[in-house]
Amino acid sequence: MKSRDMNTDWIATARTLSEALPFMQRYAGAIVVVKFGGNAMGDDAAMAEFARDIVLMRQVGINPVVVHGGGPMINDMLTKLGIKSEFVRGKRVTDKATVQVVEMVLTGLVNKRIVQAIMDEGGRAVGLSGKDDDLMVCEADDPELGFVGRPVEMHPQVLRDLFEAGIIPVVAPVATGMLPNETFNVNGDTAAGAIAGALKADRLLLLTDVSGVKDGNGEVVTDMTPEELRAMIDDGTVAGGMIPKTETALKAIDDGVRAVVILDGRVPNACLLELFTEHGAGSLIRP
Ligand code: X2W
Repeated sequence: MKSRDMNTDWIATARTLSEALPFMQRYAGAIVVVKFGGNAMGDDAAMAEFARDIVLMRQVGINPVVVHGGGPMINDMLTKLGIKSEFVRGKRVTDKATVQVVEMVLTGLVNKRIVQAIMDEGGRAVGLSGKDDDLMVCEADDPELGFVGRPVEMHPQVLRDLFEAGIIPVVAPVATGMLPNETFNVNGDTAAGAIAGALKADRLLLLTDVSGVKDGNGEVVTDMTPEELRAMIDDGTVAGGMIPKTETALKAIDDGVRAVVILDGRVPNACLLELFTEHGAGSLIRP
């Protein structure tokens, strides 16, 4: 005979679910773009957990879009092939040989690993790059960087078609150009911001490996306006690797994204913590 164990853990689980109801109602039908960087990807267990959060979002009526990076995976392949690579102002100098490796690694290995992880958790995912259906069309960002793209024209209808079909789009930051047969390597944050802007997304979640935007005392600022963030960039409080992320956040809000969150993707269930709890996670930027 089995007896029912009213263990406190089960009670806490039920309460957590119950408390999530108003958040689920708030986000029903919302578009949430999630940037999943190479440094946030971690091992297979972390990948599975990320995929589970994305599938849960879809299950409760959110339309998630995953835009991924894969810088460390590109580095590994370039090293194996004996191709040297350097970064200028946070972007990879990309010649003809490098752009081929970037496209292979991002649209092949990394994109399909994420698609597979979502499928394994019972979701439906389709992988695409900025080239598919001309989703993201770029121009050269800076002659010094070679084939690094700056998005100039977006065609997000394919993403809406996938939402309609109940499919989670997983986008690799590789794009087409204005000329025939051009390929551009796009910074993952830049691509996620452009896609969120084109969709006028409700949320852009930038998953990184730091806990958020920090003030002068090293404390994470949990809530700020674009003007407050701009002031922190101008006075040097925001520095280094956080600059491209915060610039992406400000541009996305200019383009009509309702709010951007910069959060630590290594925290377990980071996306759920942000969307479905009172606590939230990381730094929220909204007008
Ligand atoms: C990046 C694209 C991948 C990326 C690169 O080549 O590494 C540029 O720098 P993470 O993992 O998000 O850093 N592109 C132009 O952004 O990956």
